Amino acid sequence: MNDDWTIPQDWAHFTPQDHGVWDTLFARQAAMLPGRASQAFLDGLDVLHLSKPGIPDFAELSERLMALTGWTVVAVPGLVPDDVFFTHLANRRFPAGNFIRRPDQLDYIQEPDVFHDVFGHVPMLSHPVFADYLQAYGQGGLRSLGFGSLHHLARLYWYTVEFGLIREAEGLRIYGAGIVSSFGESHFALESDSPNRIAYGLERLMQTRYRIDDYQQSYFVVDDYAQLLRSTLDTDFAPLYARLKDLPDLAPADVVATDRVLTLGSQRYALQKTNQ
Ligand code: HBI
Ligand code: FE
Repeated sequence: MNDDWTIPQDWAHFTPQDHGVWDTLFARQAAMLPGRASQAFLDGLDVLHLSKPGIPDFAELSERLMALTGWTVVAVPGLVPDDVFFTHLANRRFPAGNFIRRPDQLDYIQEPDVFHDVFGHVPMLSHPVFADYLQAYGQGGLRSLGFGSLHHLARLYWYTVEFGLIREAEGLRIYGAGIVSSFGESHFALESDSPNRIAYGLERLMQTRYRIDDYQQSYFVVDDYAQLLRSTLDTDFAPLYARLKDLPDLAPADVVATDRVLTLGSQRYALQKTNQ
């Protein structure tokens, strides 16, 4: 392994079963995403030729992505330390897990695999504004470590890059990688009456805890990707982190008076789970 935790992808080590898992997951998501995923995501799948059968070859994928936005995809064994992760993003490299889930784990895995990382995250990196946003996030991540505020900044990643929704001309769409790579949550995030859908606000969202073990109880909705990039570039994070240290956390399902609520959730799904 290299100092930056990257490893060779060694595309040839994937078995026919591995490629079959990719194809199964790809077919299931691709069929559902028109009309649900953001146009930016769908365009990304297309220009990056991600519908080609099998796990993508990172060299070929990186060449296309580099030509579009200057990003590359690098292979890592799994989760990497925070500073390593942020350094990659700050240098426009997306680290992707170099393994794929087993056929009996199609719906849930604990660590991000190549399907989540490449199918979920990489299409959005073909969008120039989103590409700049993720780099800015990486740079902000490195600074957050100096403030001891990683847990606050991580919420920004979670509620945008992983679980973000966007309001497009035709309606609400998903762009978060955790949603677009999940069959169940792609339906839940858009169609269920259970979760809240709340207009994006940087400080509001950084106050809000999140769930890693189940569907989200609130989703945050942007008007466009420029809003994400602008809010990140225009915010002075040092005073923001200082304020957040004194503010109480909000629970995932909380709604506050200053929220612009697009959909007030019933929380039916989460309540049912707690009562089981
Ligand atoms: N490593 N491979 C990988 N993928 C991630 O998404 C990731 C990580 N290490 C740390 C990390 N994420 C967190 O720091 C951020 O999600 C905040
Ligand atoms: Fe992810």
